[in-house]
Parts: sequence; structure tokens; C-alpha cells
Amino acid sequence: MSRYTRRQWLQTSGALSLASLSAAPVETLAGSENLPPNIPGWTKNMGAPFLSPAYGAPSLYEQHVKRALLPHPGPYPTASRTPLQSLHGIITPNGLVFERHHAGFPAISPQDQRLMIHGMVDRPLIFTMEEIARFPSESKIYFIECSGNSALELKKPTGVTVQDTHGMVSCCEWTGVRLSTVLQEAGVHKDASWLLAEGADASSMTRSIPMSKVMDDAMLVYAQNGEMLRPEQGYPLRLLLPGFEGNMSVKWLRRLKLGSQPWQSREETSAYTDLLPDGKALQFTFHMEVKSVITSPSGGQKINNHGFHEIRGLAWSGRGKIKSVEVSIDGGIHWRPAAIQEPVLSKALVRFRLPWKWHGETALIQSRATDESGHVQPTRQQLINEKGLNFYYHNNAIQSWLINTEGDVKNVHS
Ligand SMILES: Nc1nc2c(c(=O)[nH]1)N[C@H]1C(S)=C(S)[C@@H](COP(=O)(O)O)O[C@H]1N2
Ligand SMILES: [Mo]
Repeated sequence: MSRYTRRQWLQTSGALSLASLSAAPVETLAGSENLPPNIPGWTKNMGAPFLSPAYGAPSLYEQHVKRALLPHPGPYPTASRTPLQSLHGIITPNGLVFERHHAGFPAISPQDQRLMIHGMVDRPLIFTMEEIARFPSESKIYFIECSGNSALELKKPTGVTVQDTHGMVSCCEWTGVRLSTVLQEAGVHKDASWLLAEGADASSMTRSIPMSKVMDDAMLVYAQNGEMLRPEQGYPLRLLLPGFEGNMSVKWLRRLKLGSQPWQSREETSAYTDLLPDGKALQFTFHMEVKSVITSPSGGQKINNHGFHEIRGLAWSGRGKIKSVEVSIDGGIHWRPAAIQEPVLSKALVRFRLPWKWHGETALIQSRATDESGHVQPTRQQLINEKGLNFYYHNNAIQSWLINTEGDVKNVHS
């Protein structure tokens, strides 16, 4: 594989002329009735009527943009992934938010929804949806990432596309009420230090949450991206723990119990712990650490033209804001700061971009994010040196895409 010298690097990514992007001259385009300079059929005829369909759907020509299922050994799929390669900006459209359910998703009517708060409180309470919706509301943009996102990439490059390798992350505007506001009603005992959250689905997803998080930014949410939650996302009520591993954002929330120690539920003992080389396991690894990935060009795509290309990607951290993202086109030898799109929000996806010129050479492209807490996204080797090869969750390693001389983009380990 050819390596870049510093000089070549500056030549490819320095001051850019967009001349290579110029469009086709008018004369060359005649030939199809609908192409300029002809007047297309859709200008000459009336378009489709309003209200078809009443709830809008993407263009006919965007039907390839869809969630994809994970390979599943059992009878049921357990997760679907977001097509990050086809998205723009930072918001995941509701129909494309990845899904992870341990026992399918239930259909719960808002009339039948109840939230029970009990344990170390002055007044155990049961709330209806109407009562939850009366509380002062707030809307916040946060990512949710499954802690198993990229897990299959640790030992060998497995996914073909970025949807396969990183598609278990999404970012929505969530609307609901601060959990601390609702808990006030019940009167939490001073010595309550943990909160148990339990889902109403057949998996009874149950997790213990430290009170510091509960009183900080935890939310009870009922809406996403302007409409009520999708059934897959926990309709009618879910917990949201910004920046924490996805499984703790319990969907179809039915119960919150205050206590003085963690409950050691199945999902924090047998699952969602990380086995270390010495046989011990890391437990309560709440934060999703700083991570980024290039979404264009990315695995399975083909670069068809020499000349200008914008390298685009996403970065996020469960510890706060993204501070910077760097991009390498030579497998991590040289790094260049990427431009970051405002707004840079805490615990939300951030879009980064770097102008690039490709002249048909082999390139190994990577991105590396740093967050405001000072954490830097590690290489896979650094992660393995630290945690061994027995762990499964929390793979936030730098992703490498190899571009060959034909422009084919492949998932590789560098
Ligand atoms: N009740 C319940 N909550 C749940 C789950 C579940 O199976 N049941 N899955 C969890 C997991 S593992 C993840 S990663 C997130 C995924 O949220 P999403 O499906 O809205 O993307 O929900 C979490 N909350
Ligand atoms: Mo998850």
C-alpha cells in the first residue's frame, strides 16, 4: 500500500479548486425527453394530489434507505441498524432509528400505560400518561448507542457497510420531563442512592441507575423528533439516560424503585459486563466513550470520480461535547483537523467534514475524535492492550476504510 509523504498529503488536501466538479455542458445532455434543455413531463402534467399518503413517506427513489437486520442465530432478529451511509446532518429520522429489543416490541395503549414509583419514597405513586404529560416539558437532542455497537468488529473486520459496523447509534430530539421533577412528587428519601428501572415488555429489561445520573440529566420521554415515540422506541413512555449505554434507556417503562444499592439484575451481571484478561469483569460501564466514524466514503461504496471529494462522518461522546475530530488518509500517520458542523451539543451526534482530492491512489481513511473530558478515541490495538480480547461491549476503536485504486471502499483493520 502506498504511504503519503507530508508533501503529497498537503497537495491532496490543501487549497482546493472545485473545477473538477463542473457539470456537463448543455449540448451533451439532449437525448432524454426529461433532461434539459427539454421541458420534462413532470413540468407539463399535474403532480400527485395532496394527502397521498396522509402520513408522508420518503421519495420512491429513496426506498433503498432502510434499516437492516442483524444476523441472528435464534428464531427472531434482535436488532436492526440505522443506514448511517445515507443520512445527512445529525438527526436520525424516526423510521430509521435502529431498534434493539430483547423480546420484541409490545403494543401498549396510552390508556393502559402506568408508571409506578416506589421503594425509598415518602409517597409511592402510580402515574397515568396524562399525568406525566402535565409536568413541565423539555426537548433535548441526544444520541443513543447500543453498547454492542461495533462489537463484532473487534476480532476481525466483519461488516461490509458502516450500517453493519456502526449502525446501532441514533440521534433524536427527545421530548419529555426531567426524571428529577417527577421523583420530587414521590418524595425521595435522602439515603436513596440507586434507582431501579423496569420495562413492561416480555424481556422486563431491568437496570440499576446511580442517583447522581437520575438527578442530573435523566428524562422520561414520550416524543421523538416532534411526534409521539415510535412503538419500537418504547411507546408510550421510555427512560432516557443521555450518554449512557443504550440498554439503560429502558423502553415501555413501568416501574421505578428507589433503593440504597444496585439490584444486580440479569442485565448488569450476566450481560453488559466486560470480561478482562485476568478473569475479572468490568461492571457498570455506564458511559459510551468518545467515538467517530467516516460515513462517506465508507464500506461497500465506490468512488467513481477522480478529484474533489468531501470526507464526511459522525462523532459522539457519552461524556459531553465533541472537542475535535481529526482525519487521516494514510492509515494514521498524518492527521488533519476536520471541520465540525454547529451546533455541537453535549451527548449528541456531531457532523464532521474534510475536503479531499482523490487521484486513484490507495488510501486508508480513518477518523479520530476527542471529547471535552479529554478522552481520545483509541486504536483497536490500544483498546485490546487495555481490555484484552474477551470483552464484547464498548468497542469505540478507530474505524479504517481501505480505498483501492479502483475506488472500492472496504472495511479493514489497519
Ligand atoms: N424494555 C426494554 N427496554 C430496552 C430494551 C429492551 O429490550 N426492552 N433494549 C435496550 C437496548 S439493548 C438498547 S440499545 C436500547 C435501544 O433503543 P432503541 O430501540 O430505541 O434504538 O433500548 C434499550 N431499552
Ligand atoms: Mo443495546
